[in-house]
Amino acid sequence: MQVVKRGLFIVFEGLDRSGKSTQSKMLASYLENELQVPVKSICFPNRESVSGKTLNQYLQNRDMKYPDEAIHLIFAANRWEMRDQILSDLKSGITLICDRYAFSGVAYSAAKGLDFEWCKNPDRGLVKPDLTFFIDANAETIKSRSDYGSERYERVEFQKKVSESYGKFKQEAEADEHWVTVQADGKSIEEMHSEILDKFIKYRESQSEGCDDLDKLAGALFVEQK
Ligand code: ADP
Ligand code: DGP
Repeated sequence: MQVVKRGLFIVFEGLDRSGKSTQSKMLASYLENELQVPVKSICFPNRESVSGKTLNQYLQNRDMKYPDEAIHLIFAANRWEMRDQILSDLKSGITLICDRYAFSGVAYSAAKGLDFEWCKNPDRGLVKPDLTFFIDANAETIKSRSDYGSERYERVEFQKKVSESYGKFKQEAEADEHWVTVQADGKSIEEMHSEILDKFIKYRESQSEGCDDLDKLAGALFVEQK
């Protein structure tokens, strides 16, 4: 009987226009075409679901008034809606490449002044990613990129605060093999891709004896390991 090896759950995080979608697509395409790994690309917020339609309206309309705490919970609900699908895909051997996840939830709401630890609460117990690539780009550098400024959060001053919140994850994750910071400034798209690929392949090889049991990751996001 052939045993299906589970897929890996790979997340990309970073500021708006830092290059997440570009790098997620490049990694997905490499895995699929060069390594013949079954891959699915997903992103948060998922703007198609019931909660996602509200989030889309909120992001596109800066004048829409809504309490920061309430929108925070809706972003988290948007991720919970996908939890079972994520687990089922990973179990069936599909590697997921995910553009944003719960770290965005905390970083963006904390940037508005909400308490960092409080912000983690609604996402506690989601599936923990195998690897999170944090694209560390300078908020000033990326403001000239295409389409910048079209949505609610795309303002340099706010993005600088988001960057500070992500900085806390960077500190918490020091020496954590599940978090990889990729410096973006001064690097071309191709240079970043090869750095990410290199880190991905090393991680995959380090897990060749069998990656973390899915049960171990299933409810582990933001939950203290005993
Ligand atoms: P995000 O998904 O983080 O919002 P994108 O991947 O859509 O960002 O990239 C935003 C823009 O910046 C795109 O036009 C993309 O081609 C460009 N871009 C991405 N990475 C780089 C880079 N390293 N150097 C210069 N431009 C980049
Ligand atoms: P994107 O589709 O990646 O451009 O993301 C849309 C915007 O939503 C972007 O400015 C980041 C923000 N965002 C993503 N996830 C969350 C979240 O969970 N909470 C908050 N407050 N903002 C988020």
